[in-house]
Amino acid sequence: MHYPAESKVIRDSIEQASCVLAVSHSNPDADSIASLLAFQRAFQSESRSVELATGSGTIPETLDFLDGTDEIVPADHLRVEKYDLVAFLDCADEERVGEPGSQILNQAIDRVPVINIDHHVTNSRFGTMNLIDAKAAATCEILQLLFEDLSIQTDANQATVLMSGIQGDTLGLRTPSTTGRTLEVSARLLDAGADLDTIVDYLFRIRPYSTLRLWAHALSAVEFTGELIWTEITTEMLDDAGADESEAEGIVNFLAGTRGARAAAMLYRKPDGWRVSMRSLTDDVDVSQLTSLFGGGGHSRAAGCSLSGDVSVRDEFLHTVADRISTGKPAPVD
Ligand SMILES: [Mn+2]
Repeated sequence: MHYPAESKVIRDSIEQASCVLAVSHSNPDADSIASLLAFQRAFQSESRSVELATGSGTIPETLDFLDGTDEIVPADHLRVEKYDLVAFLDCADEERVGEPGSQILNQAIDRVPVINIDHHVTNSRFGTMNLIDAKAAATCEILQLLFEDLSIQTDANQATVLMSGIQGDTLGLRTPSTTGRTLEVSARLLDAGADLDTIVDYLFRIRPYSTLRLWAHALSAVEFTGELIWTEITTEMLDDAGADESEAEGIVNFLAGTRGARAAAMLYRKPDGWRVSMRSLTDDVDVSQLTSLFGGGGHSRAAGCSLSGDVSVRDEFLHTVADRISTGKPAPVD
């Protein structure tokens, strides 16, 4: 057994439920969407429905190849009274589930079991049942281990779904969060029939022209503040490229590999401020600590936060972060 205590509690509560809702975090990525689909496939039965919702935001088009994504609805207009169990998958905390998602959480928490399955080290254990494994590279890695504990078979379709989540969060098994266990779970999913070739094509190779145009805008706006490399996605850039915000997701990883940068930040312009996504490539720059200064969190090498206010708030963020990561060496020449 991988999670002896948690697996039993989760099984018992799901067995007693007949109408289940599973919710992803806002601006869902491959791991959160794949977690929803895998959870539904594992626990839906003739006597139990499992409905799926995103905390907020749209589902990336790159995930269209997964069956069932078209049945995932936004959490906005759901009647929470209908459900006798709610699960949050891949959600680090109450903020990460988005405004509609947090309303669902608030309405559910005193009434029905709330299962929280996640791999973020900063998880706030907001559920009534929490299966948190910060050693897992993806929530899909945890789910496969949970299914093994519960003797739930993983068929080829389910293996493709779970592998998509692991590939997405590890950028193709390339992040430092990738462990021997991640590879072992991936091997079992491959043996079960996961279609790795298709996953890699859709997640990492095939992209629309609008994405190229958005990247061109974002990369031409790149700046250094000290040893922090950053750029911004504005509404004008999105409109001109005909792109949506999710198409910018890989840029911050790309920036982090720039020589002379000790951390990278992508700032998404919002009506009242910015959503910030940060990455670092070095162990001595912990971006979850940096973003926690601004009310955010995440992993040591990938984290995010929100800024509200005008350009002075943005600049204060940039300079505060640049000061914190400074090695004392001269900053690269602009
Ligand atoms: Mn994840």
